[in-house]
Amino acid sequence: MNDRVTELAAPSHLSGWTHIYSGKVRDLYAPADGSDAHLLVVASNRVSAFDFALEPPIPGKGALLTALSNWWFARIDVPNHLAGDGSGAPAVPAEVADRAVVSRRLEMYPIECVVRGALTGSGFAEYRRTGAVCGIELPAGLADGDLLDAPVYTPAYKAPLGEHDENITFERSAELVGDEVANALRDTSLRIFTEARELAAERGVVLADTKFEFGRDRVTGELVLADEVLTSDSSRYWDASVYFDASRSGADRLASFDKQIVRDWLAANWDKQGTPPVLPDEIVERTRARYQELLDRLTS
Ligand code: Q0Z
Repeated sequence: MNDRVTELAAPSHLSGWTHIYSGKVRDLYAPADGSDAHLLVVASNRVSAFDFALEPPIPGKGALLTALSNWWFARIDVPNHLAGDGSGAPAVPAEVADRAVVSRRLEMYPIECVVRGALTGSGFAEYRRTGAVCGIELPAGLADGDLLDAPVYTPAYKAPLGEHDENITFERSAELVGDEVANALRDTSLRIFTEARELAAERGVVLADTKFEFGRDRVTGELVLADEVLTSDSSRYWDASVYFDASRSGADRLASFDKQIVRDWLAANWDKQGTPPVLPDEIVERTRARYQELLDRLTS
């Protein structure tokens, strides 16, 4: 168990809801009346880098990412977990109105449905070791951040709280959830990614990779897109004008659209030992503006 999880700021008290779980940057609540039909997913203003939740929070971040996720949900032609108005679902509490959604509570599949349109991060690390990612052989000679000819589906097994997820083969995913669901997870993920990547490209943004999570509706059995979708916390977005700038070399192209300011400042001001330093106001404000810019570019 990752002891950093215990260092997180306490989530808010929300009347009518019981806090049940916190990730690094989001909090999950269940109805206080014990009903198990819904969940409240709250996006905090916390920002994480180098595996730490940092101080202070970024004002507006939770609302900007919630708006981005909701915008994508509305454009994706797949049933999603959002509980619509008039569905009999409880309301979002006023204190978190702009950064939370009420969702139907699903039986989640234990698979992170990762799609990569570029090879970087854990995918590049595995490729460098083995020449393949999740059992998919790739051409020799790819560099960190190179675009792939066709996006690849590289599932990961959702590790218990605090541990890192483990890349698995498609065949292993089928052992975990059955052939039919494994096929649906792959095909649906690739379809959503391909459409989203095209839209992002038209707006000067490279969608390098993303992670979807799906569940099963406990009544109808249908496959439902859950969690957050295509936010910069669940995806890598790069600025196309930076990525395709021929004068930039290697890793310089791969600046995270939103978090690079934080990463660069930490790299210059912290030896990566112990607790990271508190972010200065200027870094907080520039990071907030970057989240705003990503939302504006994609949605307007
Ligand atoms: C999502 C997560 C966290 C936010 C469980 N509709 C759903 N039904 C059942 N389970 C989930 C959902 Cl969204 C579910 N997560 C990930 C953790 C904050 C989301 F702390 N876990």
